[in-house]
Amino acid sequence: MKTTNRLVGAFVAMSAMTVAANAATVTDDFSAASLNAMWQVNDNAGSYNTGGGTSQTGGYYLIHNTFVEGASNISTSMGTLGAGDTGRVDGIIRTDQFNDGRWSNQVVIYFNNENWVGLRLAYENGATGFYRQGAVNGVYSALDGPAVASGNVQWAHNILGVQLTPTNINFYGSTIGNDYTNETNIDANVTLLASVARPASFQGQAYAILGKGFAASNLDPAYLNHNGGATVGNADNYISYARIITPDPVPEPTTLGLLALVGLPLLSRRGRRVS
Ligand SMILES: [Ca+2]
Repeated sequence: MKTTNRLVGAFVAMSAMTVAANAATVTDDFSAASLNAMWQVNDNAGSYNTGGGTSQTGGYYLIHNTFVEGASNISTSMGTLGAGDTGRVDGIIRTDQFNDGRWSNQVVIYFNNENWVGLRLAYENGATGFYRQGAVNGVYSALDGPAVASGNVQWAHNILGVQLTPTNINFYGSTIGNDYTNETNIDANVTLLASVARPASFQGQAYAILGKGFAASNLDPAYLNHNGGATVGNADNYISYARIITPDPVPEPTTLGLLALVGLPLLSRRGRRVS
């Protein structure tokens, strides 16, 4: 009995450390017949021109015929991120839309409408390239711009990423001018483009968001699903690949016994891939 207890105790300690020390990676190449159930769709009827909407076909998620200030995106949970926890979201995305400004297609790490950071595809008057934006405690200018890479991003799939380290927000991107429609190797095709200090408010329940959206001053609805109201410029946006890296949730003390029983299956499920 003593031996058994020691073994269980050792296994609990090992499991907790492994879970805390390793990240879970989830990828989606959007090749399935319909959007995977891990995603929540955030949009509103006012975002689309006649015939507009979303679909998944040909290896991408299509946001069809959206107005320039229409919100339409997908989100999924990254779990609870502590102040020292890392997290990263990368996407391979394309815009055919001109002048959608802050609503342009982007990849985001989101806590709430007052605290989020994204890297977006800008194709508008005077701004073409990868631009960062976001809010810190509701201050929307806090993370906006400048461009972290410049060039015409229209019509091609580009790779964009945002990463939280314990101290910084890192922005990653591919080479503007190349097309990455069917790429699945993020790390081989991006470089670190910029890094800024991580705000203290960037902790708690986090979500990955890909697609169009912005949180305006009225702060609702959630998930950047605010319709800016400019019913012009309908065009298409694409999401062709997503990668989310997030730490496994740190077990509550009361669940440590359960973890000992289910620890091995949990560990073997690391690195989920959906299609
Ligand atoms: Ca794809």
